[in-house]
Amino acid sequence: MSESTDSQYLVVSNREPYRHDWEGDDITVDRPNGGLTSGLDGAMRRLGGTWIAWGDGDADREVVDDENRVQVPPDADEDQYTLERVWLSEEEQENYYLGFSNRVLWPICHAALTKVESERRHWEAYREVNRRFADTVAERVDEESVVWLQDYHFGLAPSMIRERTEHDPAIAHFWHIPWPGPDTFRACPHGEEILRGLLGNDLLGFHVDRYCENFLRCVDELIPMATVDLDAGVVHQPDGRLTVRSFPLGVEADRIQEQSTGAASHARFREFADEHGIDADGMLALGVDRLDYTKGIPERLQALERLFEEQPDLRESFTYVQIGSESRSEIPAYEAVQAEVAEAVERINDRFGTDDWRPVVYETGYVSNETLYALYRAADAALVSPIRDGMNLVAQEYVAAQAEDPGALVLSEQAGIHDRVGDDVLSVTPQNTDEFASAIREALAMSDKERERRMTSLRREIQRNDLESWTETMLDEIAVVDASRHGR
Ligand code: GDG
Repeated sequence: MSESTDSQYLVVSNREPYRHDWEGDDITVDRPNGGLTSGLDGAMRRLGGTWIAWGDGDADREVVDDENRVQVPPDADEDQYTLERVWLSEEEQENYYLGFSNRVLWPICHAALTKVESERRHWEAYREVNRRFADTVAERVDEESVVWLQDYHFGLAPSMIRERTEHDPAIAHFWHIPWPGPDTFRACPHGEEILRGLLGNDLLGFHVDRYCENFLRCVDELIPMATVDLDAGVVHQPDGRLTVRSFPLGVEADRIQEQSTGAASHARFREFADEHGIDADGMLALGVDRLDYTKGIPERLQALERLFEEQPDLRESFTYVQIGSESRSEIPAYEAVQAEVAEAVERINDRFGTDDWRPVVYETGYVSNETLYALYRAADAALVSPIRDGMNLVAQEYVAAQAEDPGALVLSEQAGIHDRVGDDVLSVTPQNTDEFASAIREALAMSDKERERRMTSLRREIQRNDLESWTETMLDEIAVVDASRHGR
C-alpha cells in the first residue's frame, strides 16, 4: 500500500459496520456480515480513523460518548477505530433512504425509468441528510484527512464537504450501482445537482469502465463549466480535477472457499435439504437475491417454467432453490415484485410438483453465511440474471465456493461482473426466455471436465481480484490523488 498511511481516514457509509441492540438488560453487538462492510472494517482496523454512519440499532445511542462516538470493535485491545453515528429521524429515513435514494437514484441508475417516483419532500430530506453527514465530516477533517464516501446515498456530500471546511481534504467516492448514459440520466430529477455534488470529489470509482464512460458523458453534456477528457478519465474544473476510474469490487474468496468446503459444509447442506424436502442427491440450481426488481427473478422463473415444460425428465430429478430476502418492502415496486415472485413459484409448483417433489423451493428468510456457502458448494448451477446490476457479488461468491466438484454459472450480460468473466459462463439476456431455458439446460448437462475447465479459470479471476485487492487498489489510488492535490 502507498505511503499515505499517516493520513486520517474518514469513511462515510449509510449502513453502520457495528450495530448495538438490547438483549434483555445487556447490549449485544452485531458484527459485520456483508462482504463490503467486513472488508472495509478490516482496512479501517489497520489504518485507524473514523467511520461515520447512520446509527440504527436499539442500543446505538447508549454506547456512544457525548460526541456520538464509540470505539470498535468493542472487544479488541488494539486495531480499534472510531465509529461515529449520525442520527436520523424516522421521517428522514423514509424520505432520504426510501425516498430519493431508492425511488429516484436507484431506478435511474438501473435505467428503470418507469419506477421513478419523485416528491419534493424526498429531495429535501436527501439534501438535508447529505448536509448532516457533510457537517459531521467537516468537524472531523484536518490537514491530513482523506475522506472516502460509499454509494449513492451521498451524491451531494462531496461538494458540501468542500464548502464546509477550510482544510483541503482528498475526497474519494465509490458508487456501487451502475451509472446510466446521458439519455437516461437526463430523466433524473435534480440530476445536475447530483452531478455537481459528485464533482466535489478528487476520485470517483465505479465497478466497470462502461459506468465511468457514462458518467463522463453525462458531465460533458450537462455541466458546461466542466471540461471532460474521456480518454484520460478526468474532469477539469476551474477549482479542481476529478479522476474517474473503475475498481471492480471482489469478495473474500479465500474465506468463502474455506467455509464452503469440508464435512461441516456437506452436513449443513443435508440439514437444509432435509428441512426443505429437497433430494440432496438430485440436481440443484440456486439463486440468491435481495427481492429487487433489478435482479430478474420473475424472468428466471419464467425460464425455469419453460424448461420444465420442454423437458419432462427434469421433473423429480432437478430442484431450483431461490433464497430471496425481502428488501425495501415499503416501496410499492418492491411489494409488487415480491408478489409476482411468490405467484410464479406457486404456479410452477402447482403445475409440475408431485407428492414427493417441489420444483422450486423458495426461502424468504435470511439464511446464515454457513448455510449460504454450503448451498453454493452443493449447487450444480447458479442462476444470476439481473436486468441490470452494478457488479453482483453472488456470482463471485458462487465461483469462490466451487473448489470441490464444481458447478456452472449462468450469468446475465447486464451484470457488471460479466465484463470480467464472460468467456467462462453461460451468458444470457434474462428477458430472452428460450435462450435462458437453453442455458440452464446446458449448465445441468455440462460434462465434469468442462465445468472444471471453466471454473478453474473463473476461480483464478475471482481470487486475483478479491475484496482485499479492491481495497488496496482503491487506497493506492486515493493516495495518488491526495498527493497530487497537496503537491506531495
Ligand atoms: C449492491 C449492488 C454490487 C443476500 N441474501 C442473503 C445474503 N445475501 C448477500 C449475498 C451478497 C449480497 O447479499 C448481495 O450482493 P449483490 O452484489 O448481489 O447485490 P446488492 O445487494 O444489490 O448490492 C451490486 C454490490 O452493491 C456491491 O458493490 O455488487 O451490483 O446492487 O453478498 O451473499 N447473505 C446471507 N443470507 C441471505 O439470505 N448470508
